[in-house]
Amino acid sequence: PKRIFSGMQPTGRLHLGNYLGALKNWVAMQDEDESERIYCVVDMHAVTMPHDAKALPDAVRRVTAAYLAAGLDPEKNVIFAQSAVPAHAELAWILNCVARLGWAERMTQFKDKGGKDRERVSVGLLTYPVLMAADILVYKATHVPVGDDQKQHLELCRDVAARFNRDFGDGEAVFPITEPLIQGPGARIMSLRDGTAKMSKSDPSDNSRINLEDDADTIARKIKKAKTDPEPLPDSIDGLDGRPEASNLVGIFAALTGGSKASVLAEYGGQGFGAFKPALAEVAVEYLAPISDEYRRLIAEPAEIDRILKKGAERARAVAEPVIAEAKAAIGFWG
Ligand code: AQP
Repeated sequence: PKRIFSGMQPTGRLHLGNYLGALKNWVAMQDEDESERIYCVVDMHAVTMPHDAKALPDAVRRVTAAYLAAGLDPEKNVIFAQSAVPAHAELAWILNCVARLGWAERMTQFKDKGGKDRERVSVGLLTYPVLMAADILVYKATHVPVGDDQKQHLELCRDVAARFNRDFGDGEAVFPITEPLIQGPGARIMSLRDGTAKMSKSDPSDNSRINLEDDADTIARKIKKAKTDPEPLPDSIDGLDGRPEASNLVGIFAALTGGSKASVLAEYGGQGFGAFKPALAEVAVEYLAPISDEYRRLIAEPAEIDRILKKGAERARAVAEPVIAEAKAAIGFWG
């Protein structure tokens, strides 16, 4: 059977990259009969970087509200906060002793977020991808829908699972070798201010991203101000080479409308950004306005969100507990 797991960090407001790269695909899969689907808000990952402890519980509620507003149904999917299921931390410790230091040090996210002064970053930032492997493997998840930036972490998860199976599996695979699901033109959405940097929650410029909770005027203004080059759009995708900002806006249009970059260029090739940007703004507003309306309604009802998270944590614990028991026995823990 297929078991799907994924999650997002409560490190800021969710943006169009999080939505098109991951969340939209989660919603698209929720009516599959043959799969079980588990989605987490990863607050244990959020504390690997400096954070505001008082604001974190509300940040978890906001990400949960965004999941629900985007259409994720808490009956069809297990939705919960990572820190409410202790098995994530227990398995992370075991896998920290299976993963090799060199694997963790090679991760580009660690190099980017860790910066130059390694004396000052938390040890947690280094072992972030091992915790992520634990998140996935504690449910024996077979598939993980994520954006392209998470590919390297998924490879580490596969390496950790294979090594655990080899060293402690007693001839049996305890953990699956999980497949990433990285799909379509939304898999890598770039910043509106720099077509070579990914759209990110932690970019200091709010104009670099479209947030799921932005209103129509804000969305239109950000697209109008988005960086572009002076050339009209090309007729075919080859013409987007070396034009990262143009490529990104065409990709966003394609991902929102369910088309491809080629189909967008078939319609808009030859036109300038003066015509394309308003068309993109219209599509983005039409798509995101119902999500942001629903988000605002949900965020006003934190008790309802807490109820969903509590129920989700119970369901998640029921799946994780036999797996952590199996992993502890395999590695030789007493009891
Ligand atoms: N720009 C993006 N394009 C496509 N997918 C993206 N994702 C993130 N950015 C893009 C996908 O969103 C999911 C959740 O990501 P996360 O919360 O774990 O954090 P992240 O990948 O580190 O994303 P951010 O927004 O850049 O957060 P910060 O700034 O806090 O690091 C993942 O599936 C990711 O692939």
